[in-house]
Amino acid sequence: MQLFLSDLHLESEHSRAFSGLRALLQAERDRCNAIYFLGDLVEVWVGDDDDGPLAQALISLLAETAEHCPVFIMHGNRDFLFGSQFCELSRAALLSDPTLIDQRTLLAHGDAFCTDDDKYQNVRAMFRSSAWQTQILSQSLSDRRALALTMRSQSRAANANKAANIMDVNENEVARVMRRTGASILIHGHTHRPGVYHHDWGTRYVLGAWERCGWLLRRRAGQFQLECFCLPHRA
Ligand SMILES: [Mn+2]
Repeated sequence: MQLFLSDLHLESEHSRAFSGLRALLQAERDRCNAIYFLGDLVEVWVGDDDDGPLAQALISLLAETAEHCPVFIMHGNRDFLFGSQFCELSRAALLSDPTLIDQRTLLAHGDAFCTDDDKYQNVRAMFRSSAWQTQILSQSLSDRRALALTMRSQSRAANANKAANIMDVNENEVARVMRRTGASILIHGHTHRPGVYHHDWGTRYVLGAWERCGWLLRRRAGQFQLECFCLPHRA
């Protein structure tokens, strides 16, 4: 059995989402042969030298999970600075975006398909460039935290995290990538528009963001099931 999750946007180890994740992993880890996080596991990642309480708690939780089941992570547009040190400590393997996990199944965060939003794609290209990342990571941890706070309040002001303000995927772009890879199943998040979408090339499973409830996609015996579940009332 495999689990696919994305867009948890974790902000605190004391949040309902973090408690929900911990409960989920503890319940599922011995039944799974792989757990995939398809981006935006955290709201922001300022670098692998982050020694804050969320970073510590997340690393412990993933490392503990990895003792039972392999854990894979993919960058989202919030946590693209996850690097080799984080992967080593959390024992998670970093996947590139997109990644084929078998001949028919392609995993992606989803933002690369949102090609109707030129402005977003330009920012994405900048954030993913090694020149920009090197420049950012050369700043002190406290400067990066301050920058993250500023960016977060700007994005809150613009409601950038709300589904209505995130452009949906461009279906032609998705079809182009699916034809190129030869896959017939696509699993992604990012758009905050969870659902199972049928296309002429195959099926697209879209994970939901962890807001009012948690979301996951489960693959068991070749069958997929998109699940929405309650998060604990209290962290
Ligand atoms: Mn995203």
